[in-house]
Amino acid sequence: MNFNLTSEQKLIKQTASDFAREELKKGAVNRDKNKIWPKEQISKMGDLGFMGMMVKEKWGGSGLDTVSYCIAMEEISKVDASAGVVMSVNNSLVCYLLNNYGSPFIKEKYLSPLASGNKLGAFSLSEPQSGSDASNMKTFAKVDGKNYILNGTKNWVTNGINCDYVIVFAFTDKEVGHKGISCFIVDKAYDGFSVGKPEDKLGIRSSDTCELYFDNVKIPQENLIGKEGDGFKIALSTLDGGRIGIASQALGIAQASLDASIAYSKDRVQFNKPISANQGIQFKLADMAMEIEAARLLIYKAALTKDENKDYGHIASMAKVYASEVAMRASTQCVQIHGGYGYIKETGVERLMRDAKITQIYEGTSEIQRVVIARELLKR
Ligand code: COS
Repeated sequence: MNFNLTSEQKLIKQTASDFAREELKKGAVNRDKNKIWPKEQISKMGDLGFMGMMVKEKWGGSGLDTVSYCIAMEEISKVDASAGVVMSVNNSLVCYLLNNYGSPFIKEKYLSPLASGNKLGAFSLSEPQSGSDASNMKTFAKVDGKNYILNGTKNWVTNGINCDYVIVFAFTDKEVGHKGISCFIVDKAYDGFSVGKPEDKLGIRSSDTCELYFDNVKIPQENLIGKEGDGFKIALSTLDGGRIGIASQALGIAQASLDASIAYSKDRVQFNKPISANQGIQFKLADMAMEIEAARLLIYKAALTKDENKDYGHIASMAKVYASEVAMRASTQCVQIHGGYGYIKETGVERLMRDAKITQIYEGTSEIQRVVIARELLKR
């Protein structure tokens, strides 16, 4: 077992960290406050090869391993978790899915521009009545000659407003349960496709989240991904990888919380000494560091297991549930250590606490992750 990063992974960490400090940091508080999508910054992340990190260079990507992706996600999310989720969705939900299940036509036409960062993707599975119970969808795609006609509503779609293409899951046969769900790539320019208002969220406020509406949208047959009926398995297997990305986002938030807590506690003087001289503060810092290190190891294990093509879904779930809970605890303690200054927007740390919360909810709630983990334990 080797705990060292390769020289390539160290370079990625440095590049992502420099970019986050130089390009993402300024304006992050303002973008969060005013819900401003980081357009320029996402475009630069594309130039750096961060939008299709695990896709082969042949298809416009960077051809890197999953650990490299986790490292970059952590560094970006440390500074701006909203930019982190835009990156995560494009990489692990959209590019991964197209790379694994797309036809050569789909790879050429859609994956290449998405992986190179020239276009942006979104992933739409949930609907107003179906979240954790993902197969309980109403969206339907009816065959019509060489096309499908798509009708329905999707919600909680990250990148829905700013994307160019959307992965959509829809029933093509309602009689056979989840085996009747199919997966499509849909161009936002198609007639009948419209976008709802941006959701006004607690956290990750500069990323966009919205509903999508499909009103008799005509989709060419070649935009079907995999075969008819493969959609549910494509969705769940893609979410396995997505959860490693969200775990890394949570890790970034947790690490930023610890870094800010160390800096502030050394600086803040009360009763004639820095508050870091108090064991009450030291124990908080020690607990944060210990949990963050454990989360990082779990995330890297999930990433390595994925790259070894072994079953990794339950490890990805462990990584996500643990890292997201660590992020919530670390960011809450960070605000506590900052006292009143932690509670105002200007200081920037209350954003960490608000951003952490969603990592326990999206791409499968902490409760669903525990279902996945327990199922794996009980089948042995
Ligand atoms: N990868 C591939 N296939 C999978 C899978 C995975 N990770 N997990 C389950 N499957 C397969 C099963 O093998 C089963 O196939 P068969 O019918 O051929 O045996 C099929 O998918 C259905 O599985 P299951 O009956 O277990 O599905 P459930 O509806 O009970 O769902 C959970 C299982 C709850 C784990 C799943 O629905 C889930 O992850 N829900 C959360 C969804 C989510 O993350 N939503 C947020 C989306 S972000 S927009």
